[in-house]
Amino acid sequence: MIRDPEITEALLDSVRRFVKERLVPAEHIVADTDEIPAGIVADMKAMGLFGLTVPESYGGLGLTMEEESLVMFEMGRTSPAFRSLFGTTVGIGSQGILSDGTEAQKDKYLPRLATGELIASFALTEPEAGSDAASLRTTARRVTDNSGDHYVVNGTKRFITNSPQAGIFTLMARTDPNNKGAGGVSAFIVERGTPGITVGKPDKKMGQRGAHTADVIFENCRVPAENLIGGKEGMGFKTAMKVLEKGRIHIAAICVGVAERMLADALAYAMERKQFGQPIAEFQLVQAMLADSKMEIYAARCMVLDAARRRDNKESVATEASCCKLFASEMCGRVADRAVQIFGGSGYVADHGIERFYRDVRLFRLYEGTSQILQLVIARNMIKAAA
Ligand code: COS
Repeated sequence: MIRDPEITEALLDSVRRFVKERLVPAEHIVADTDEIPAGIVADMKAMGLFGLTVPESYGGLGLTMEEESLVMFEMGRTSPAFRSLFGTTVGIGSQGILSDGTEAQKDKYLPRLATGELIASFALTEPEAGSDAASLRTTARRVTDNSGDHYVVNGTKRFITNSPQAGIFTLMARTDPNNKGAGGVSAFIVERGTPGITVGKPDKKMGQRGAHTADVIFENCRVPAENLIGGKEGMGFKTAMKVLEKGRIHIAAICVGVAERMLADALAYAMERKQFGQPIAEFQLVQAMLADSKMEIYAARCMVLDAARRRDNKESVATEASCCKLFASEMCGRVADRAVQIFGGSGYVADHGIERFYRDVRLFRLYEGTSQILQLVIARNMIKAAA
């Protein structure tokens, strides 16, 4: 749903210019230093990027899913690490508070998330609980003593995006030790400064330099009971699934944007690079790679917009969100591969940046649900609907 086409176009135009003028020229700096320059982070805050999805009543822009997807198409046209910094906050980091938090929790945290003062991380994955998220082992034991009503949290979370920068964590932990499945899990808002939290060394990753992941270790970390999301135990897994459902459309939109960027770079190269006396874009085998990429990007773009509009219309989109992320992330991988192929030997060396995108986009097929988990979700939903 687009609420006001003029306002949306103005926002898209400013994001487009920001990407072209500020982010694209800084891509190599981020790749070399593994950091996003502070000036760019400040500009992102000033543009309201950290508050894209936070309702206007809490100081954000309150974008609909369709509007958010359009912004992500634009943001995708540069290194994914830029998106990761604010995208995790507006996405999986804060959506649990938005969807299931109490009014007091929303009042306390959303305004500070919207300005970028607080970065939010989503802490679900563990060393032994990746795709099988419901088997998580981190515990939260309720304790009431002289210092108040608390949960004592113990456990290790793994690959937590933005944890080195995070101000708060949306943490999933088991509150019912007798229920080893999804129903024993609760979601919490945990402030970074709480004693008992250690963030490990940033992981050395294949790509997406500038976006940091690390282990987060909780040792007898006392979280105030008022930080239980929604004030109700046993709802944490459902909160996580709802958050991921929306996140999967968001990631699919980013995949479309990055694929468009890689294809634009490959096309420009193919039109300029001459072999056998003519631009390689004139050769039909190169044209086939260009055309297949264009077709698949168009399909993914249509899927994202359809799922986003359905979600805005309050339809259930568990299946569509998984279809989008599965198709768009796999498509993005194929486009990356063809783009390197079109660049030939130049695609394998760092100068043109295309090998960096090739490594960066590999993550899309892994996080927020691997392609195989998404296949399972889609098929299970089909069987449930038909039964
Ligand atoms: N919205 C709301 N509730 C949902 C939901 C959704 N999209 N998906 C599942 N649920 C609910 C189910 O309805 C079920 O509740 P009931 O028991 O009341 O019916 C509960 O959550 C458990 O669901 P399910 O039985 O499907 O859980 P499973 O353990 O079988 O596994 C998968 C579910 C595998 C789909 C889930 O663990 C998953 O998505 N794994 C991937 C995790 C992931 O994406 N990790 C990335 C981390 S972030 S980078």
